[in-house]
Amino acid sequence: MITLYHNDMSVCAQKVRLVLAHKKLEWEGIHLNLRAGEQFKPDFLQINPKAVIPVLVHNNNVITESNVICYYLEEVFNQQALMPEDPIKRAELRVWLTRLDAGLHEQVAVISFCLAFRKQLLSRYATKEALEGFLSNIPDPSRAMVMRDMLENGISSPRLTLAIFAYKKLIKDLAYALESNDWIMSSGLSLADFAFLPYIERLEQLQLQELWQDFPQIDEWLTRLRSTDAYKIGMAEWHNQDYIQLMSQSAEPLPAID
Ligand SMILES: N[C@@H](CCC(=O)N[C@@H](CS)C(=O)NCC(=O)O)C(=O)O
Repeated sequence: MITLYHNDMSVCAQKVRLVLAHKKLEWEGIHLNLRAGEQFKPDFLQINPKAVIPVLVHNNNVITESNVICYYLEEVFNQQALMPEDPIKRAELRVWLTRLDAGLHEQVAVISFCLAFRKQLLSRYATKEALEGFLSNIPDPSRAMVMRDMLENGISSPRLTLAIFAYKKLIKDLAYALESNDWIMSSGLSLADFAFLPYIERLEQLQLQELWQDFPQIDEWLTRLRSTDAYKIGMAEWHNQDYIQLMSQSAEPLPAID
C-alpha cells in the first residue's frame, strides 16, 4: 500500500506524482492545504517533523525528500525504468537532481513567494501577531528566516536576484542538454525530465517564459512531456486554477538582471 502526503501545486509533490503515474502505481493521497498550515498539525509533524511534503508511506515505512522518494520508487518498482542502465549516465542523472536539493528547489519557492504568494500570505496573516504566529510554526529556523525575508522584502529581496541567476544558468544547461536530444539524458526519457518539468512549468505559470525565449528546444521538450500520460495524471489533473490564476495575475515585474 502506497500513501502520499502531498499538495496539488507543490513542485516536489508533482515530481513524485509524475513518477507514480509513469510507473502506473496505485496510491492513496492525503492532500494537505499548505496555505492553511495543515503541515504544522501535530498528526503530520509526527510523520515528518520538518513539516514539509511530499512524504511517501510504503508498507508502514516513512520516506521523505522528493528525490529520495523517486529513487526509492525506482528501486522497488522497476517497471517503466526511469534511471539509465549505464552507471556513468546514472551518476550524471544524480548530479542533475542534486541541483534541486542544492538550491534550485528553495529558489523556485523564493521566486513564487516574492512574485505571487507573498500577497496572499500577507492578506491571510494580516496582523503582526498573526504573521509572527505563522512564522513561529516553521520548525526549521533557516526556513523561517527565508520566509520572513520573502514576506518583508518581496521583489527587493536579494534572494530573488540570486534565484533568477540560478534559473538562468539552469535554463542554459537544459538548453544545451536538449540541443540535440529529446530528453535531458541522451539515453532517453528519465527521472531528470520528470524532476525538472514541475520547476519549468512553475516559471511559466509565473509568466517568466521569457527566460527561455532564445531556446525553442525547451518549449519543444515541454510539449513532448505534456503529451505523456504521466503529465496528464500526475500534474494536469491536479492543476489548481485558483493558484494558476494567482500566479499569472502577479503583476510584480522581475528586477532587471543580466
Ligand atoms: N527538499 C524537500 C523540500 C520539501 C518542500 O520544501 N516542500 C514544500 C512544498 S514544495 C512544503 O512542504 N512547504 C511547506 C511550507 O512551505 O510550509 C523535498 O524535495 O521533498
